[in-house]
Amino acid sequence: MPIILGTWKEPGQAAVETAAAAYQQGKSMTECLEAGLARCEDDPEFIAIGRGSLPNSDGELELDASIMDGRDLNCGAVCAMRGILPAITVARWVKDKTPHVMLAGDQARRFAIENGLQPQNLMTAESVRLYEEWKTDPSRLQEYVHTVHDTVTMLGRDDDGHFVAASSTSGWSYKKPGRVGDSPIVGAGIYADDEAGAAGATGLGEELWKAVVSFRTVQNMRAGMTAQQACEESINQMVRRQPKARETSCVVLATGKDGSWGAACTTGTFHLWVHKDGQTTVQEYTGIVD
Ligand code: SD4
Repeated sequence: MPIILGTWKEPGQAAVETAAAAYQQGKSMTECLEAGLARCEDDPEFIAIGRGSLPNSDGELELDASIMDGRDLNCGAVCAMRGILPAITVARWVKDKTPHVMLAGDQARRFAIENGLQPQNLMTAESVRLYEEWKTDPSRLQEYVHTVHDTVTMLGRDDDGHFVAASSTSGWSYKKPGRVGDSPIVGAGIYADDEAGAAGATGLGEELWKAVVSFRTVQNMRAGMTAQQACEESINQMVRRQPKARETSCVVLATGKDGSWGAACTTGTFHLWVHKDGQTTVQEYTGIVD
């Protein structure tokens, strides 16, 4: 039976259920996580990732996405890509069709178009309305108010013990144009290695990146920790070393070779969707500093 994990209460459920259904149809774990994320990117009802999510301070959506295959450490990512969906598919194409790990900005968009995707306006009436409202007080630019969850990070382990990690995000809402967070950075936002397990992150990208938290968590499992212990160790270290990580939600999730899974966060409440033994359930975590 596979294990599939997905972040945050609202988009996470649709992502995990889509991926689990794809697995039942015989798709590979890479295809399953791509399908889960692409479904959430496309849905304007989720003010989270892709269409209808929250833009940068210019009112433009810049998407980041990444995917990593634990079998051979092959990975692909895009960052600061405008007007293209699904960003996760473009990340997978970078992995499968190029010798590179990441394409950025306009050139990621160009690569997507060359491979058959149509550029489109991803803002909706609602995301424009929220942006206009935000613009009345741009002093909020420095804030990271984690009220909307702008990332879905997914981990999967198939029946053969093969791990995949993937993430898609519109990033920090109202971010500085060109800002890239942890989600498309292999080692920060995602990591998968069949020798040890998979881990992923969500929350304040700058802090998660400084901790290289996904790689660190996989290394913890390599050293013998369960997935839960590995996540807690990484989050404890962030709390100890990074003052900002104590103030804003930083989350890591993991699944290990022993079939264990877990998550931990610095502060706030985090919901993780878990598909295991054919059942999909949601787990709630509270921050270790709360
Ligand atoms: C970022 N880590 O761009 C992402 C944001 C996030 O739920 O996870 N939001 O910093």
